[in-house]
Amino acid sequence: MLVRQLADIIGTDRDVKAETWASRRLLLKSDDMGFSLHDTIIYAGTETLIRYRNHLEAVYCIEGEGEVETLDDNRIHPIRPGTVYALDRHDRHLLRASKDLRLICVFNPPLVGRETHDAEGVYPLLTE
Ligand code: 9YT
Repeated sequence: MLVRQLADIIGTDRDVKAETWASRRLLLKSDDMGFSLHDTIIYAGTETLIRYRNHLEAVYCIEGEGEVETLDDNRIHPIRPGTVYALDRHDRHLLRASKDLRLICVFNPPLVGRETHDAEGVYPLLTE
C-alpha cells in the first residue's frame, strides 16, 4: 500500500505552480493507479482558461468560493464546498475564484507530473 502526506509533497517537484494555481500532485502516472489525484489551490481573484482536450477531469471543492463558466453555452455554475463538476466533454471553461478555492482533482489518463496549461488551457499528453 502506498501512503503519502501532503506535507511531504510541498516544495518538491510534485508541487507544481502556475500564475493562478498551485497543484500538489498526490498520485501520478508513475504510481500506477490509472488516474492522478491532486490537491489544488486556485488563487482568489483569478480567472483561468482551461480545456483538457487530452484528459477527463473531475473536480471536488472542499474549501473556498468561486464559479466555473462553460464557454460553449455560457452557463455559470457556482462552486462552494461540496460542489463536484466533471469535464466529461472536454469542456472549454473559465474557472474563477472569489476566495481561494481548494479543489481535489482527478485526471484520466493520469498526469505524468510536470504538466501546465498552454495558451488554450490544454495539458499536453506526456509520456514519462
Ligand atoms: C481545476 C483545475 O483544473 N485547476 C488547474 C490545476 C489542475 N487541477 C491540476 O493540475 O491540478
